Amino acid sequence: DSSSTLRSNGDAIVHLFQWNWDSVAEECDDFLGPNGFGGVQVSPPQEHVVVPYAEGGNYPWWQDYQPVSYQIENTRRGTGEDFERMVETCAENGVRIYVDAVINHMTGPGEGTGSAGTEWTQYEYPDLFGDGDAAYSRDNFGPCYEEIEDWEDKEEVQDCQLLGLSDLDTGDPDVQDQLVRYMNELVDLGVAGFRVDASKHIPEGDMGEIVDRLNEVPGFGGTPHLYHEVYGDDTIPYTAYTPYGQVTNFDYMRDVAASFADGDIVDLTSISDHGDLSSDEAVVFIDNHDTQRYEPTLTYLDEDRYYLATAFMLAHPYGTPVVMSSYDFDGNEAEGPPSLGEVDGNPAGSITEDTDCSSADWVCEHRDERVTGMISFRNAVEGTDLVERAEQGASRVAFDRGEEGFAAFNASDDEWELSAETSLPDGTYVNVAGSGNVIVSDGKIEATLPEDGVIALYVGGEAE
Ligand code: LAG
Ligand code: CA
Repeated sequence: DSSSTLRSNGDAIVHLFQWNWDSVAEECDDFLGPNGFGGVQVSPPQEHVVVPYAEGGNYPWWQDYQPVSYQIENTRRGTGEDFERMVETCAENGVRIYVDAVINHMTGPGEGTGSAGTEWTQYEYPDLFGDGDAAYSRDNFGPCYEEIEDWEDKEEVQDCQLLGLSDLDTGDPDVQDQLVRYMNELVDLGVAGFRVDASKHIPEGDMGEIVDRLNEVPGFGGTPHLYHEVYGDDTIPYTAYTPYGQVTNFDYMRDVAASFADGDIVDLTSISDHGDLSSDEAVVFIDNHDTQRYEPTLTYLDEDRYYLATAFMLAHPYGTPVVMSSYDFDGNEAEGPPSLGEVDGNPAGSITEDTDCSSADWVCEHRDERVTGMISFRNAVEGTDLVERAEQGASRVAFDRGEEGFAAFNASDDEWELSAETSLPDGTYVNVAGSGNVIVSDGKIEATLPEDGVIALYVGGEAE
């Protein structure tokens, strides 16, 4: 039965980076469902290489981005059964699972044993589904077989090797069959969408052929919701991939993160087309697992200012937001997630521990009250327009969302004595992203925002 029987929460997604399947399931039950999160982006579920030690990291997190097969059976995050249970539990809570689909490439050079025990050498992956009847060999790769050098040459960017990773010939019908089988196996389990890794490196035509063959999502219904990882540039713009889903808007990330870092935010309210993408086409974020390591502008390490920027992203109607949820990597880019270490007889090498948001090892940005409060704000004001209501200097701005919500942001190191008109009905509201109540009287708000403070009020969130 493919009729939609499940209701999903709002549109906001949280990337529970490197969380194991059991921990994601528990988070859907305890926290994400009750707080109105709409989706979780999980780390790649397919069999991956096992790298005990590289670039100063123990079992680096990036193992996951080197597939050895499409078995979901054994990653460092759990078994196939754990994965299935997670998808079900999250769906029951209205939370969609988004799989990070690594479909442009397989491993780098060398040889080894994958996390589910598959022996591989570069270009030879013998047992893609653990049933012995599908394999990749050298002919399924290329046609370039060399690392990308000229990033202004579109053909090279799409046919040569990203970071030396064996580049699949995604135009090959056999390769397309395997990728579609992998993705449909996930969809049939209830996975509702994909963050497609390295989309820009897959020729658009090939992407279209793959995406066209995806099944309907059981439960939630409809075709899977896709967002493509594209670093748009002049050679390959974001819009090359918008026919096949949404795209990750790195221009938004750069502009908004930098504007908040500089305390220069008043022009951000009018965002409507960062990177030439409409709101419906864009997935937006303040940081992601790559940028927080390789080009950090604002991350959890920036504390209040980071959460202020995240609150703004959630309050503003542009794009589909993804909130990052990290573990502490202590400046070591390659460091893997907190782990139980090696488990005898388990080829995955290192098993990820259950997440504990109260330990300093896991940051859990999504549990910050400003983030959680803004998720409920966002869901309450869905579909309303933004009308700016106040501005002061470069760093302070406030707006209404229709007659349903009001939000104010102070990206400065001093208090802000805010005075603004609002369409919010008169009453006393809880500030869901700060502390205390705020009164609306005669269509006006007078309030004090602390440094880096937020006010967010909405109809339905009145004080008792
Ligand atoms: C992505 N999006 O397009 C991911 O967001 C990004 O995290 C992935 O890189 C990349 N594309 C490939 O899927 C990550 C690490 C890389 C790592 C790669 C493969 O950021 O550092 O490369 O995953 O595991 C590693 C080494 C490289 C080496 C390569 C091949 O760090 O030095 O060349 O493996 O052996
Ligand atoms: Ca490619």
